[in-house]
Amino acid sequence: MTQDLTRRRLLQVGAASASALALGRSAVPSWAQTSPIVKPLPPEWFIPLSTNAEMRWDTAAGLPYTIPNERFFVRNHTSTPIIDPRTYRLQVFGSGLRRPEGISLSLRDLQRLPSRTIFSAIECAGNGRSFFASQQGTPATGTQWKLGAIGVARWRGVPLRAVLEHAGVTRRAVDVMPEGLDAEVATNGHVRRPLPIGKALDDVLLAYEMNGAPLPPDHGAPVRVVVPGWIGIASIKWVGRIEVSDQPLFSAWNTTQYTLDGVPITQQVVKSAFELPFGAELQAGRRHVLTGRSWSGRAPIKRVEISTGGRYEPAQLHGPNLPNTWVRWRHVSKPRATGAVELRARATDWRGNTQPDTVAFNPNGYLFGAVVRHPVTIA
Ligand SMILES: Nc1nc2c(c(=O)[nH]1)N[C@H]1C(S)=C(S)[C@@H](COP(=O)(O)O)O[C@H]1N2
Ligand SMILES: [Mo]
Repeated sequence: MTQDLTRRRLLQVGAASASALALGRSAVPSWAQTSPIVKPLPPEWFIPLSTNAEMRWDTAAGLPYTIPNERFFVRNHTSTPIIDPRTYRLQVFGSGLRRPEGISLSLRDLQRLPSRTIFSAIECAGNGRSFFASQQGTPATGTQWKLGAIGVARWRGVPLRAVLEHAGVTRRAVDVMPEGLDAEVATNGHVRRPLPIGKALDDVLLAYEMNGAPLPPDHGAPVRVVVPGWIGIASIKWVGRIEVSDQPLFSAWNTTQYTLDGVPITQQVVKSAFELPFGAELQAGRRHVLTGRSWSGRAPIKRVEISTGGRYEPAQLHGPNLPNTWVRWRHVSKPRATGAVELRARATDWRGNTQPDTVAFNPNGYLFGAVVRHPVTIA
């Protein structure tokens, strides 16, 4: 941590003195900023969690289908690096290429390849982790996210497939491992995680735009990987190297972390969230429009059911419902009895995956897909 911050300060001092020279005045001391995240994190939008920031669902009700860049959650293993897009290079190399020494591409090179635009969620494997403790009584280690370690954006970039073909990928390739340019994580080295060649050649994007703007620093500028439907760690930010191998590849992120029973986690599970504060007060006898979103990494959402204490009733889905993203819903409720109530939202996707009442514990608290009990008071 100390090392990251030192490195970060050095990068920023460099940038600040350059701009101070350009402007002919002294810049704000760059070392005053010690946050591992560059963008502002107003408390009404975010819950700070160490090097990460969770999106607050209770202030998300007015947001569009895609989460604006300034509101998107951030998950950093260390801290956001500032990378000069003019000197940025992407190295693609390895035994799975016709010429293993590979190729080096600039941002312009990538932007000259045919682009593609997709909608995709990024969701941390640990999203909902805190509910292992609060709902099931067994705390899991790791960042204690509620449900805000997810966002949906419109990404533009070049399909990884096009870059791999350009680099001369062969039929012997089995794994493709993108690696980040952010600081090394203790003894594990740079953040990196292999993708099986099948997924790498399918729908993976090397994105340089997020919601129509150049990728922001915190979300991987100048280029990040977007792996639709898979846990967030697959979507490597600040990608600088991609190894293409004819042998299986390993890193800490597919062996000691982000596995269940030793198997690397890939797809996300079904989840739902209300756009309402925990502990909200609803007035008895009044009509309330409960809103929220549900999502699954496996298929679009087919059905969402809401319980306000009694039996489940169908919610009304509205707006886009694209694969690998989410769907918005609303449900009108007129609570009568006063007192403490637990709201529940339970979604089912088109493959029949549904949210159970409880999920099996795992020590790192991955894939908490159980129905979240959302406490409110009827007054
Ligand atoms: N290089 C790099 N890539 C990374 C990470 C990181 O720390 N370094 N964090 C991963 C994790 S765990 C998640 S959940 C997503 C979060 O993406 P976001 O910060 O844009 O929301 O990025 C992934 N890619
Ligand atoms: Mo994550």
